[in-house]
Amino acid sequence: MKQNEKAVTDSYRMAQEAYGEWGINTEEAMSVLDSLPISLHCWQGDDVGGFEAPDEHLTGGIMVTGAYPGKARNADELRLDLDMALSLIPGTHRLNLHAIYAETGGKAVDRTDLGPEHFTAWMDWAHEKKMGLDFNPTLFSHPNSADGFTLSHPDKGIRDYWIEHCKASRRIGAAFGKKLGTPCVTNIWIADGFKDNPVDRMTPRQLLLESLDTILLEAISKEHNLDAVESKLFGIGSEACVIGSHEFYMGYATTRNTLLCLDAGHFHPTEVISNKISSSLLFLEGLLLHVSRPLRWDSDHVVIFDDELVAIAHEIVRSGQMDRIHIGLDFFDASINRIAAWVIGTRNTQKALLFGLLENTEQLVKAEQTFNYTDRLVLLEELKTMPFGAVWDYYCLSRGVPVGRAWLEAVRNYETRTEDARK
Ligand code: RNT
Ligand code: ZN
Repeated sequence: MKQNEKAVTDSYRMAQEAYGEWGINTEEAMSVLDSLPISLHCWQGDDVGGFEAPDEHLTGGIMVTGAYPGKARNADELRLDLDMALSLIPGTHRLNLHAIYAETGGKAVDRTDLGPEHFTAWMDWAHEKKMGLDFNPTLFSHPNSADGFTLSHPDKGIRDYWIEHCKASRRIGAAFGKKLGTPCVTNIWIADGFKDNPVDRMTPRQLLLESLDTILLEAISKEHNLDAVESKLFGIGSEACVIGSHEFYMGYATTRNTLLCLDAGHFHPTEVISNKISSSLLFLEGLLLHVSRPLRWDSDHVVIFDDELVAIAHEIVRSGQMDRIHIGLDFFDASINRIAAWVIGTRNTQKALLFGLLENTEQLVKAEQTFNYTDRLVLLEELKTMPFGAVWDYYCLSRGVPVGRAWLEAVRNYETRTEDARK
């Protein structure tokens, strides 16, 4: 055993004992963590560009800032970058694709005409790694979204275009699910909204409702595809009103039995999704989470190990409904190494889940239910300085990925290796 490995293992044994005294089983926590896949969003790898021909610039009220070199220029490069990131992340995960990441061999294919055949290489890649795939129709960065409206556009022709694209997307999702043996979550997010105060909020929402109902008409087995809808409070250029608001989709998902996507960056600045998980699960079949980090105007900063991330993880774990919560990431930062961004965000999400799993929930709940808030507070605070890092390090070691900051070196070496080719 290498010196470093011995130190990590020794620390872990001590941590295991310390947690054991609390009645917390570290081995069990790690094995539960193994069963929680995180869906990595492909779009962090190329600044939400995609590989569509002709190339469209990013619209939809989202923005990627920064000019860090080395961005993936095609799907092969993106897959190599993902391979690199995945080699530094413990466990088996999923990949979340957007429609603009189709591979059409340089041919222009209308988004309405996309099919599973344009994602063959992605499916083969995922299959080989025993990973599941998730999907998103792309309703931005396109001439038909230039008015800032898609599924709620006043023009039926434009709405129909996007309806067809969403229908095609569900079929692609079903093909993913069938091929990979795990249902694909196909998530619809649209940017539709008004920069300034609208007069008529009802009509576009009514149209969105009708469009979505038309999209969902085709029966697709939930064994292969699960539909999700994602709300947002505001975007750049839709500050006054977003058609697909939280109330809209909460109602939609509840009545249509779809998943609801809660994006951590899509609410009022002091509003948090951690407090929405339990209530939503009482009414919905399940949730899709877009784990992200809002910062002032931006909803998509790289996920760090902060209080809200831990709160989200606690809610996932304590809800006892982990099988109904699909965890995905959603952030984009072009000011730092893009692979490092994936690794930071994914490892932090896992770290937070592990932190959540390393508690004696029963004991805490007992204190709470007997109104013993003193004990509850003491226990929660003491848990924070338990040797959690030692368990996380051992988790990484035992799952064959670098411990601690050692992974950065791998990213740097990769950066140097690909530097010349990507100039
Ligand atoms: C945008 C939404 C959405 C996108 C992706 C690219 O605010 O969060 O999920 O980030 O579709
Ligand atoms: Zn999102």
